[in-house]
Amino acid sequence: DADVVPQAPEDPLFGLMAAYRNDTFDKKVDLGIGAYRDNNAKPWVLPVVKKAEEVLRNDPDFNHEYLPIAGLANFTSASQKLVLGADSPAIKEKRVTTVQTISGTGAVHLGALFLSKFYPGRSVYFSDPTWVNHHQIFTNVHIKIATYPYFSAKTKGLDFEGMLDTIGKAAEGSIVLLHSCAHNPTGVDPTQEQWKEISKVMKEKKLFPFFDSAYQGFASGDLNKDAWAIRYFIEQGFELCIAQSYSKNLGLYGERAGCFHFVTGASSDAESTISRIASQLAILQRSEISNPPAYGARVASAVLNDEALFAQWEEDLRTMSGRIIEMRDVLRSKLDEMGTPGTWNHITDQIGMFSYTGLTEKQVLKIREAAHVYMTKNGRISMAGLNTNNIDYFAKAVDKVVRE
Ligand code: PLP
Ligand code: TYF
Repeated sequence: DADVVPQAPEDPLFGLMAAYRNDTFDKKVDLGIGAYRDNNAKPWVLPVVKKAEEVLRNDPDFNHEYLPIAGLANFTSASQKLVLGADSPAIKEKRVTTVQTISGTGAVHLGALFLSKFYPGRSVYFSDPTWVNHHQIFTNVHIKIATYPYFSAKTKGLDFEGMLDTIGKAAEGSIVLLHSCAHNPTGVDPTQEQWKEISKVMKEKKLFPFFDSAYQGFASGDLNKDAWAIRYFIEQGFELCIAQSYSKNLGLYGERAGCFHFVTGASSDAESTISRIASQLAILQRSEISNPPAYGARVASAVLNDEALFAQWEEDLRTMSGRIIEMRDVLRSKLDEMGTPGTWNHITDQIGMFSYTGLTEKQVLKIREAAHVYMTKNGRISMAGLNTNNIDYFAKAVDKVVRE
């Protein structure tokens, strides 16, 4: 009976959010969860999303019917173009199948479930560290987990040699999970030259790339630049899959808009392979969620399929990524100006939602207690939590804790 169910630990991130909410100190700073905040520390509904919602409201055919099992077709086809590029040969040659999912998390899960069923016995390799949910999702479908070195504590950049060395020794067919841009939690991405070498080793060793794309356009402000690695791997002929999220780049967090894409290499029977894969994905989807949520997909589809709205979206992406990049510059120069012990170039070298500050767990707990600044124990800060009102306070708190 229920006595056999043990108490599970609280999710650390959600625990941190609760602690922040309960803190009554007026200068408290929330650098925990990876969600965009504007310069007033408030959630931001993208102006383009407001416009798209108005389009939906005025649509006389709007209803609440179920979507098809694979999701809203206008959304999934536009999502393929967004991540693979509008003129992608993979799309032209019908080597891609796409299923709308419960955002990026659901896409990672559907992919993991599919691989556990049809590619049994393979291990998955995660970067050390990675988004903690990767561990839980793949464990749930009984895929064996291994890790490859990624973050160098010494340089606070990429441990490229360690990464290549471990990947190069993985068994043939192993799945390698790669963050396509804006690595969570470190903010450290390979350069294009490094991606090329990763691709070369993975091809030699016949490894299977699983791209997690949660920050396209949000990282650099340029949708194409942030999809470069995925497109390069596809050019190299890999069979691969992609989990795509619209949580951050459209700010649709709670609407759960995303896609899972499976791409095969070019071959004469690629189209029939894709048709078989699509049929199996549909069965998995049907047993798990029946059909995906409609609203977020409709909003995204309105943006993706309209030239004017798409241009406005690119503007909104530049607003978000630009503010974050500015906060990186300001934080780094404040620490440099104060002569805070250590090097701080990693703050501006890292990209995307997060920075891995290099603060130790002890320092993280101290800064929480002394300055009411909330960040995860690994020293990760959500850059979007910083703004022109609190960045000076935060920089001084870091300076103090580092000197103690
Ligand atoms: N993958 C990574 C690396 C993430 O950082 C996130 C969100 O933080 C996700 C996937 C999934 O987010 P969502 O399920 O909201 O799309
Ligand atoms: O801050 C992070 O790393 C993410 C945020 O369903 C998050 O874990 C929270 C909830 C969720 C997906 C991502």
